Amino acid sequence: MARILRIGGAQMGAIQKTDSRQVVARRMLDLLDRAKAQNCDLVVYPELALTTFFPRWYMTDQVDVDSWFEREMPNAATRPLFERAARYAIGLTFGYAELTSDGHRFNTSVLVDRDGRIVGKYRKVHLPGHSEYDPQRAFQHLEKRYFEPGDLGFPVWRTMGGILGMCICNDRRWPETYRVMGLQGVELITLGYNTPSTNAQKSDEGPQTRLFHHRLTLQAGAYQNSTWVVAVAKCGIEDGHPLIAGSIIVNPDGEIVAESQTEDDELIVADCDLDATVFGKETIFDFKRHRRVEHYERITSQTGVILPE
Ligand code: CDV
Repeated sequence: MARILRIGGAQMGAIQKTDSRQVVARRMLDLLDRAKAQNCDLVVYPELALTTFFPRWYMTDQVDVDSWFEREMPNAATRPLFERAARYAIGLTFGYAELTSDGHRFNTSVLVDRDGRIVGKYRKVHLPGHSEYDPQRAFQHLEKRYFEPGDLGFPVWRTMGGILGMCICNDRRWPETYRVMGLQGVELITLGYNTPSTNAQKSDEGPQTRLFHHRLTLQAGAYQNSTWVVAVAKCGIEDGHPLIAGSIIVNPDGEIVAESQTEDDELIVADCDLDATVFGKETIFDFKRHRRVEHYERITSQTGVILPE
């Protein structure tokens, strides 16, 4: 019997600084209702889904910073989402800023099974941007100021009949992200993103180029690891700052099978046959037969470029 997961990619339009968690959670519930109406098995929400993309703001007061973080999950704002999803028997994944009980801050996503239990947690490994105010940039991107790099690696989980993994936004640009999960047999990778429509350091890099890089990396990651990839945007204009949309679901051949059409709250749906990952994993990307790890040592021993003599 085919293992088909009907995925709902719950793209979210802009969230303004003044929007409360409760207001945002109501939008997420509305998207969940739409997913239920379309018989989805799993709903994927964006990175930092509960708030505006706050790392664009330079803050020096830790109380201000911490107001964007969640100390527990689920919490008062998100519990209705967990409860309704469990009632519908729909799995969830979404991102949020996590403040741990021992004072660590991560850009995190959770995977919630169809009973409403958190079965997986991922903390963003590749943090883009900078840690101090940078007057040279058209706008700030202070993820390195507010978050520590994730400390959980790239785990995968057996849940909902398949092998699922997560990453977050900038992680999608790094082939290592997919390969580490590919080496654990991942069949479906979910990720959320907040990608500014222009490059803060290169004024002629606009939304078309950004969408091209976005699709390029997701399609390559899916194909080269024979896995489904579901990428979901927070998009639109947040507090005057535009973010790309372009939420997509990519099959294990690297083809886009669903794509958003708006820059607003929108559900994209695709039936993802997890068995469609098998052919690639057993042939051209049969890692056990074809990988030559004796030549890959630099990948883990070296971070930056070492030029030849
Ligand atoms: N939230 C992100 O990680 N955004 C980055 C931007 C800064 C390029 C991204 O890779 O989309």
